[in-house]
Amino acid sequence: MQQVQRKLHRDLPPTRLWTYGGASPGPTIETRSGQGLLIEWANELPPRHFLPIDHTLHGAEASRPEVRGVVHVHGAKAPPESDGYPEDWYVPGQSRTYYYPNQQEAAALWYHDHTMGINRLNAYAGMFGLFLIRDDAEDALNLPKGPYEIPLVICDRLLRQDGQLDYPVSGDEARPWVSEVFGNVMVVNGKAFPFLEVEPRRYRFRVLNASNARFFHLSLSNGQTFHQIGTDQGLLPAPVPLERSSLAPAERADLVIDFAGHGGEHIVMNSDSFQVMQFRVKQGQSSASSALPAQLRPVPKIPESTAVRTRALGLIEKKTMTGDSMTMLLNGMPWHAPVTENPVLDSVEIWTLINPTDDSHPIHLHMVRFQILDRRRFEPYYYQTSGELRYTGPSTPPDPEEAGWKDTVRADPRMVTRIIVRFEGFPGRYVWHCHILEHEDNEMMRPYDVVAK
Ligand SMILES: [Cu+2]
Repeated sequence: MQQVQRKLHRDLPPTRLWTYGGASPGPTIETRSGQGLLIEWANELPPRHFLPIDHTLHGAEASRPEVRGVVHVHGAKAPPESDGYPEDWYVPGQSRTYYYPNQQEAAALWYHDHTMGINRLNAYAGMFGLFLIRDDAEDALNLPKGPYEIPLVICDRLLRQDGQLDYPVSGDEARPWVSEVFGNVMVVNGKAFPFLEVEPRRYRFRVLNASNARFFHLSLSNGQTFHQIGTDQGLLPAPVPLERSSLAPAERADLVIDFAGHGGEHIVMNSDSFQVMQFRVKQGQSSASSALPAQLRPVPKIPESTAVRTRALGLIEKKTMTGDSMTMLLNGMPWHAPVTENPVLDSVEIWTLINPTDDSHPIHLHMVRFQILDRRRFEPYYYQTSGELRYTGPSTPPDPEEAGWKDTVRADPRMVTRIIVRFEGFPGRYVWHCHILEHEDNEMMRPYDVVAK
């Protein structure tokens, strides 16, 4: 973990960033399924933070050191002592060595800071990177690789005129926390609105939404269709043709875009009204002959009948007298309340995420992968006053591009979202949380225990 000065754009002065290994995103770590990895994560940050700490947040009290770090590999089936528990932070001059067994299928994971109470600031400062696991089954599909497989780590940032990161604050000096941060500059692989020269052929893009709060809806300016072949925890059963790919914070999309027949074109990747990046397609004929496979890998559905327990978990937003959001809670409880979610190792549970708020909350469970069962509209007011669920519509299955192995799920506003999880891996204490980082830092995170059989 190091502070550096890096240019986000040719025409901007260098920007102060906090990084892993001197770059944001940090180095892409590549490993293979079943190949264990030891990483020493050394905190070499400066002694002062440069973004606005809110000392009223739990875990960020003024009595604690200002600069702290701890690394979590998002989507890793890692033992609890290597998972980057939010309270396992350490200060500059210290390091921790974590073990990643990688006993899991090929997927695009990512690593980022997870420090209690200041996670949103450390991540915003630039502390994240990709972690790719590969396996033989994926290799056999002959997907675009080498120079034709490109990571796209996308986030939004607010930049000042002097090129420095701006992190907004509330009007209250003693309580600077804001409920969400949205930037006006799209940054891809550490560059603001970059271009990429591509050949007129098929490319594989490993896309990560590394934003604090922004949801992306990626499309191409020429309206062309592309394919999503994978989601958070690896390949989908079959490629899904799309004109728009949606990504909540922390979600990943494995996209294949075919530029054949577009030689000489400049194609912009957009997200809503923002330009994200540009592809400059070289003239000529496609050099690639291999087709996209019709089948990728089986994703056997976990039968609902195997669930030993169903948990109803409300996502609750507490508001101030003036209607501003004050704090967010999972299952109505703050971080420090006793553990309430305690699944038994290898058992299957259904978690029913009840979201009466007006926000979509991307919910992430550490250590496990899961499947989305369905989403269903309900009456938020009736739920908040009676605690009872009254549905107002039919249940709808996940979108085809979500119907694979997930580790982060959109709990959409005024909807009940059900996921089914097998708690495979290790017994011990983990966390589950909202991946809007401003929410996570303000109580929208809970510990959970995987209990040994
Ligand atoms: Cu949230």
